[in-house]
Amino acid sequence: MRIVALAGGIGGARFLRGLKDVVGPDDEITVIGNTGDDIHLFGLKVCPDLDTVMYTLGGGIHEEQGWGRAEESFAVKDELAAYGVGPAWFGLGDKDFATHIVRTQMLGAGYPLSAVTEALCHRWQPGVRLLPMTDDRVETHVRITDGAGTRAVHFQEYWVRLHAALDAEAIIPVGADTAKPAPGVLEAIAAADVILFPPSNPVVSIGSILTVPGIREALAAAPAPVVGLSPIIGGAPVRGMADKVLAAVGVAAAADAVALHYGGRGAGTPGLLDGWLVDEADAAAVPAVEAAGIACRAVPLLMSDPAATAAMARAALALAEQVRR
Ligand code: FO1
Repeated sequence: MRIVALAGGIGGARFLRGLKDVVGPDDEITVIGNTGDDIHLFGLKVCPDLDTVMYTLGGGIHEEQGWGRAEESFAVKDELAAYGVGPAWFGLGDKDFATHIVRTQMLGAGYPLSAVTEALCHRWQPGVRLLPMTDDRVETHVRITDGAGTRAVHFQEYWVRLHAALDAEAIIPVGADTAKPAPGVLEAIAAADVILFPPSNPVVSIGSILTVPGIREALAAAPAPVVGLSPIIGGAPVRGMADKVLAAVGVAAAADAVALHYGGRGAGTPGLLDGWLVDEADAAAVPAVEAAGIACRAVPLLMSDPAATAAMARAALALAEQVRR
């Protein structure tokens, strides 16, 4: 079976680990990773979501933190700070720096991000084919207003430096309008037997992937069933700032509202989903989702341990079989 999953960072990566636990040796997983979170720092190209997937599936992730490398040190960051060179608010560790140096060196030599990602994965052997959503530069910016006025800041600044404390007034995917899907992305979607939206951020992770022209259309036209898992449980994101960025696009932080935001592919509707999983705490949301032509089930959706995560992946694949046309 060919499975395609769209993924952001921590939530997507952890779900993929559960998915890998339940698929067979002949199944192939292609991950289309968000690159809207990418940032250029110290002359280096940093791809947080691609790296989070790569390190998580490759066994190098800092487990408690969910991002960055295990057993990390920060000598380079400290030395940069001693020169007065920042930003100090973004925690790049020494081991992680090596990834960004290799990536930036290869990009400078003319390799596209997709080829660089493949080369990095050669070391980490994540057990999935990891594709960036695009080889082109796309950066998610967030419009905020504070004492200094209204301006757009990079998503990482909004999240890491400002802790998403200010309202996100708009989400701006800079560069997305002229970006092209990376090689293999549209082909993987068209050839998939199952397409999954893990419980990643629907606006700045999966939403960012959907802003690349051609990807949304390919998903809507794909013969495979498309099943998503709610990142919202009981009206709040399991982690991260999904509530803040959902508000920026006029969507309530609710399991059913996110499904309706993606939309159903049922009879005549132009949406993306055939199936949607909500947490048991949101069982009351099931009828509203089903009324939109999306098959919906309430199951435990907390990735509290590997067994619980594997059960979620199994439930998503089971729902995909039920809605297969
Ligand atoms: N998240 C933080 O909350 N603080 C950090 O200092 C930080 C550094 C960082 C460095 C490399 C990397 O791959 C990820 C990093 N993250 C950090 C996570 C990241 O900001 C976000 O969680 C994702 O971009 C959202 O998916």
